[in-house]
Amino acid sequence: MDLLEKISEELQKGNYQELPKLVQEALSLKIPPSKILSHGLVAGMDVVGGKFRRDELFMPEVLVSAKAMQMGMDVLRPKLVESGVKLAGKILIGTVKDDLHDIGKNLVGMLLEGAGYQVIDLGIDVSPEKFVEEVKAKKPEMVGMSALLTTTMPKMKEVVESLVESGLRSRVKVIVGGAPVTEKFAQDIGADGYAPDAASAVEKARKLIGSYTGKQA
Ligand code: B1M
Repeated sequence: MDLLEKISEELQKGNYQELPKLVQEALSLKIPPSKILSHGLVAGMDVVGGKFRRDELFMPEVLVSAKAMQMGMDVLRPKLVESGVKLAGKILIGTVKDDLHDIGKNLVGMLLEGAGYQVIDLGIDVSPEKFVEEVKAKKPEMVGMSALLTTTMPKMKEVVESLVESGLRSRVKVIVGGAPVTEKFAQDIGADGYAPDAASAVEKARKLIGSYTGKQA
């Protein structure tokens, strides 16, 4: 098995002690950082995401793999930046106003990062004004909102409306998710997509804003 396959395998096993060392080893062997990301880390996280969606893996296992991914990324990120690699796109995520649930949103963020996106997490209880302000400032390609309460779902609509009012709607794609959210609700509020789980959020992002290519910025 080559080193990149090993990185992918160990990530799938959630071996967060070994992963930074393996990434370091790959860098020492002068394997391009973009290749370590796409053929090692992203490839491994894709397998994890697929298994999670098919209920072959459960959340604790995904979280350990995501931790391994993040530890590998900590070693790789400076080298990616140095080599001028363009990440797949910038995505702002947040749990909507008055909603404090963040476990699912964090998982979505981890898998998106695992797929090579730059994720900016605005946290929980994020107001429509804050979403708009951050879209203006950070210029993401996509905004992802999470809501776990039926009472906070309408905030998603408010965010879409605020984006329209501020003239930013056409510049960003919007996806929504969370246990009470449905495809129909997403359509009704004018979002571009709905994802029932974290792995589907990655698929949706790939469809809406493209995937990681390893190209220079
Ligand atoms: Co609360 N809570 N909670 N809670 N809580 C629920 C959601 C509830 C269904 C429990 C119940 O009554 N059976 C219920 C909501 C009912 C409703 O409105 N339909 C509920 C309630 C009522 C409340 C309070 C009001 C309780 C109270 O105080 N009386 C209160 C509200 C606080 C607030 O937000 N203002 C409250 C508080 C809390 C805790 C703080 C104690 C805690 C949250 C801790 C935290 O998140 N840091 C909590 C928890 C843990 C839950 C349950 C038990 C678990 C939620 C969870 O993390 N699931 C939940 C009951 C349940 O679901 N069994 C419940 C695991 C997580 C991985 O799944 O978040 O669905 P989920 O995310 C999935 C998908 O939905 C999707 O992908 C994820 C992974 O595959 N997804 C996205 C999520 N976001 C996405 C975004 C995307 C795409 C996909 O694109 C951007």
